[in-house]
Amino acid sequence: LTCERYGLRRLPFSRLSRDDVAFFQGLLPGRACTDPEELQACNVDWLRSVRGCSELLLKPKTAAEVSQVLRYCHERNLAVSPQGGNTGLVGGSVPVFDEIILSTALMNQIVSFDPVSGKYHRHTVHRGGTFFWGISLQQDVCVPGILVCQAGCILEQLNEYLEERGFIMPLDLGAKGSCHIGGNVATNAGGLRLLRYGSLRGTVLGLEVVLADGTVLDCLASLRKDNTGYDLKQLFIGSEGTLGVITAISILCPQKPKAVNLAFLGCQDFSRVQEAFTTCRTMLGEILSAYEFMDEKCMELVEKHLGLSNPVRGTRADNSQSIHLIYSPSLSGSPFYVLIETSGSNSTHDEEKLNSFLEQAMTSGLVTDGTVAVDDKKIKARTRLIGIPLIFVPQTLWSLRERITEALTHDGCVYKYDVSLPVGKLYDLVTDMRARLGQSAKNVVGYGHLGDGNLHLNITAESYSHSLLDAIEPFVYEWTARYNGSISAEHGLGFKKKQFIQYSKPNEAVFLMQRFKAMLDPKGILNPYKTLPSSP
Ligand code: FAD
Ligand code: 2HG
Ligand code: ZN
Repeated sequence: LTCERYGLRRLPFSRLSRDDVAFFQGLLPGRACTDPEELQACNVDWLRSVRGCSELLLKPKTAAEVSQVLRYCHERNLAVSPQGGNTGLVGGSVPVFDEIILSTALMNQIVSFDPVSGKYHRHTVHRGGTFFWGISLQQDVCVPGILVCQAGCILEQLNEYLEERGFIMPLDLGAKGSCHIGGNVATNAGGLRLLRYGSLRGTVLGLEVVLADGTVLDCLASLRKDNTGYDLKQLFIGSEGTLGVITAISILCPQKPKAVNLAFLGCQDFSRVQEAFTTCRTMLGEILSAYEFMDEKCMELVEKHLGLSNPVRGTRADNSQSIHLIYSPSLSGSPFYVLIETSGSNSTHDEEKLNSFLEQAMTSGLVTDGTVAVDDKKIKARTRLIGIPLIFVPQTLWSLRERITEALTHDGCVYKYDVSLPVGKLYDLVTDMRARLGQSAKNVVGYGHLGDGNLHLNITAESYSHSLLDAIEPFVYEWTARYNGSISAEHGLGFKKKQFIQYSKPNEAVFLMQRFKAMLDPKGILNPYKTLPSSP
């Protein structure tokens, strides 16, 4: 279906033979799967919008095994689709035809954690049935630690491992329970902490990558400074499995903030959402760690499909976990909501700053409703935040924002767009799209990482319709290009967006990318049909 829709033809790769399967079963005993049931899950993407028909799933455990797999595939001209947690949103992680799926699921070992300074000792911890060693922190330090791990470690498990040692991962996203750090690096995932800790292009210190011909490229340095030649790892960050298979990562991990506050606020229009951002950036400064926004349609969807409660409307939140008071007795909700997080090292100082911001935002009318979340355990030690109701479980508020993607999948067929735009233009795209589509769409919603100038525009309909797609595309890309935006802010191009790269990159850049691809993967066996258009 996918191929019909996109008018694609299978490239002339070899077909998998019995001898090939026997070779892989010998190389990876018990880890070269041909079971149709297991393959079914790996052949379809998270959104269930792209489906391949691979007949072989390989699960190597080491870079040496990946190297042997790719060397063989290179010689035999067999195409390969690298797969991490399969949570990608642009159809990049599943085969288009019969490509072999190369999964990092069993490459899940932490190699080392170095808190950089402070006393530490080696010890053994248990994660998901495997033992590995790590280092635990004995005293406070003010510098980031350095984690070295295999590509298949699950983001949330890495974060838990680090939190036990007083550190955190520099990125966080709604898919954290499933996505792999290798997949995060391969897509250069942004997420909810980018505003504070920057992109993976800055926090990844080194990579180990296996190239298409099986060469192992060991650039797994853990140095903060290294200007010896070209920074090759950058080529693989965001390359979506088309240039090499990432097998290990060295990454900077910030200290776990001692004080975290969360405010969930209602705004009457988008200009107030923007102004509140400018104000809080000035007033909160270095402690601002997230500024996310969502429109009222998003709120309706998480309420309707996931049963979550709007904490700033006259309905009660989960009584067992929170007290819920209404700052402003609004029963209708707000047109927009913002989620502001502060992370710092001094709770009194941070609360004072947040209080001043809230006071200013409320008295000037930037914000009309609001609630603040604080960690249950710390509540006794805290002063109550100024005149604003408290919710005790920060995750309750984060869920409202993090689970919008999930809520959308329950609303029907989803058309998903992820654009970067000047903040002032961000919501105009949603308004224009709503007007353009009228009744032909079920819902047109806008949310995203406002602090990063990143809008997630999602359109739902009862079922897939080619005419609706034609009404959306290329309009959405032309609109974005008109304001010099990016047609993929953080999800990548994968299978679904590759033919639109020209809206954000000049021909010369696309041509150079194609030359890099041809140099590193001359037979084009790595994730074919993805990321780059096939001809200049
Ligand atoms: P996969 O989906 O398995 O693969 C993604 C791409 O990377 C594919 O092209 C694949 O071939 C390639 N790849 C995977 N592993 C490797 C490897 N080891 N070496 C080479 N190539 C590899 N994305 C964001 O940027 N920000 C968000 O806030 C965000 N939130 C999300 C929330 C939800 C609920 C969901 C479902 C997705 C979200 N995403 C987000 C998208 C997705 O989670 C990210 O793109 C994530 O980084 C993908 O990781 P993964 O391990 O699932 O990779
Ligand atoms: C998020 O920020 C993700 O929640 C997913 O990037 C966005 O589903 C989307 O459109
Ligand atoms: Zn996002």
